[in-house]
Amino acid sequence: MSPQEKEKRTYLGFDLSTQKLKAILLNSSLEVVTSAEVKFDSDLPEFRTTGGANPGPNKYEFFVQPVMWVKAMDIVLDRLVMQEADLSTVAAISGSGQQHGSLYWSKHGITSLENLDPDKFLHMQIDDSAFVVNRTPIWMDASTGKQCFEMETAIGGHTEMVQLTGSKCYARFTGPQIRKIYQQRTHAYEDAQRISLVSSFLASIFLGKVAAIDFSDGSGMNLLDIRQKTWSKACLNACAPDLDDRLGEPVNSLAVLGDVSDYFVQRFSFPTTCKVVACTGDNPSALAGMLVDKNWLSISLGTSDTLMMSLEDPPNLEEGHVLCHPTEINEYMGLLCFRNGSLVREAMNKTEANGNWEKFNELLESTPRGNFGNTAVHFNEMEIIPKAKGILRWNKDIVPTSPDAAKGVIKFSSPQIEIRALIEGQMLHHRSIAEDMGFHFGSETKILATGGASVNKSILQTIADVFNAPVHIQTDSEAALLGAAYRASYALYLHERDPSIEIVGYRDYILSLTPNHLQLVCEPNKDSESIYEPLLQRYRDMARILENESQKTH
Ligand code: ADP
Ligand code: XUL
Repeated sequence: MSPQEKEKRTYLGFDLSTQKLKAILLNSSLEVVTSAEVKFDSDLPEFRTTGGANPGPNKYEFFVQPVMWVKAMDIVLDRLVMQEADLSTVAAISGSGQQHGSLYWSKHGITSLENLDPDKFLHMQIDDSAFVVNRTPIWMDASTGKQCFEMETAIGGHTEMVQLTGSKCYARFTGPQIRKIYQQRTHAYEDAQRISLVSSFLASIFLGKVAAIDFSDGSGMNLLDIRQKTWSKACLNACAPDLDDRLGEPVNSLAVLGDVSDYFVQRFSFPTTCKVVACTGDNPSALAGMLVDKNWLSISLGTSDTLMMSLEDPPNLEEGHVLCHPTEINEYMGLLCFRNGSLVREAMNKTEANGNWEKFNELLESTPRGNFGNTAVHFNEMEIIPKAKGILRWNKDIVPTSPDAAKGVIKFSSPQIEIRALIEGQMLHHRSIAEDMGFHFGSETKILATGGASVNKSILQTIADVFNAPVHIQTDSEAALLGAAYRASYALYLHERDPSIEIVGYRDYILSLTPNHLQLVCEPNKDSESIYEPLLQRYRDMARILENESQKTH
């Protein structure tokens, strides 16, 4: 292929997230050519979703009718075409999907997928009858406590589960969800020819056959041995019979799965050579889209606070998730989710600053770093890591080993001390758990802040100081979507590469084509480490006390 032809190539990325399906077309320099989206609640009201999901008939159940996603694909492709996207230039496609959801293909569904008629919409062919379970359980579903217990017990306990799969059993994870279908709808399970994740379902549509599950999203199932990168026989047996046939072999997250199906060639003029690259989960895809290396810790300050990082070795943690890395074959990614994030900050803002973030920031900035030793843990809701609930405030006079330490301080003397104690306490918490997970803090460490509260410079400055690391934000927030298109481009490079030439790594390859969309916003103050190092140890001692107290009462 001539350099001119290569220059005309484009890459198509999709993100099938909870609330919408979005597509982005990048040119050969990885600049955005066009994008389109379909919002489930407003664009497809016939499915009656709220926030992209339907509550199930029983407590803690959430589902989606998979046909909604198929219909969304019909619409988003038409929207791209209406925007004059030239799909005949697409060299590779990949995608990102909300994690953990599972789709159960019927025999008829697979036949339809393999024989799509280009004169008809997708949703007229991949309809309700394509799935034996037409209510796909999604990540919001928390109804499988029983199945989690059964699976962990069957393989010898939750430590075993963590060692094998990187996470203990979580109700939203796919293994427990599959087991529930097997137990409650045995005939449907028996009729299911194949099972897809949301991400591999996305790839299946373009491939015209059921696509393999990738290692990274596969790590969110409690079924994949994350070290061997194969399905764990013990976990499969603990889940449901004959499951390996239904899952198919898992693949590298950068695998080229094949050429786009004829349907897309005929209907949308995709080239016959257009490659379909394995799709992955939205969190791994976001990590791929951020283009950060193992020195970076990404902190999402959304409803909950979420931390993501690259890890060289998978730690065995009681809580949190270790997934296979989406772009580095020998690495892992850590995913930590904390429940007490923005909502706790918001509550404090209401009580101490009349709900005004500017006032909140003025108060935060009016106190010195370290807050004279006044710190607090605010776990208003049961925290995920550690499993603890309650509020504990302390000052420099409290001795953690004294029997009274659990009482702490009742209230601090001013709103500004309260506010700084909260923010510093939250960040000391995040730092201590990230360290436990195996993230190494050092002079090279950098932070990437995303999510709603990342607009707040005063909070970001506190993060820079507590972590003793510069904080950056993203100028482009659609990391998971960009990650999908970037992976398509890089996977094609790997696929076409002359084996005698040394491989360029993912990040270097993408950054050689496009600049990183990151902006430095805060640097740590020089005295940060000397202030926060002792506070971090103290935080650990006091948090343990709260955890012990909490176990007594909850
Ligand atoms: P999610 O994607 O999890 O729904 P977002 O990433 O949109 O959430 O973040 C929403 C949160 O951002 C809100 O709960 C709010 O407390 C917080 N937020 C918005 N603006 C600010 C601000 N200026 N300072 C601190 N927090 C803020
Ligand atoms: C991750 C998780 C969610 C979903 C939806 O474990 O459950 O982040 O991936 O975004």
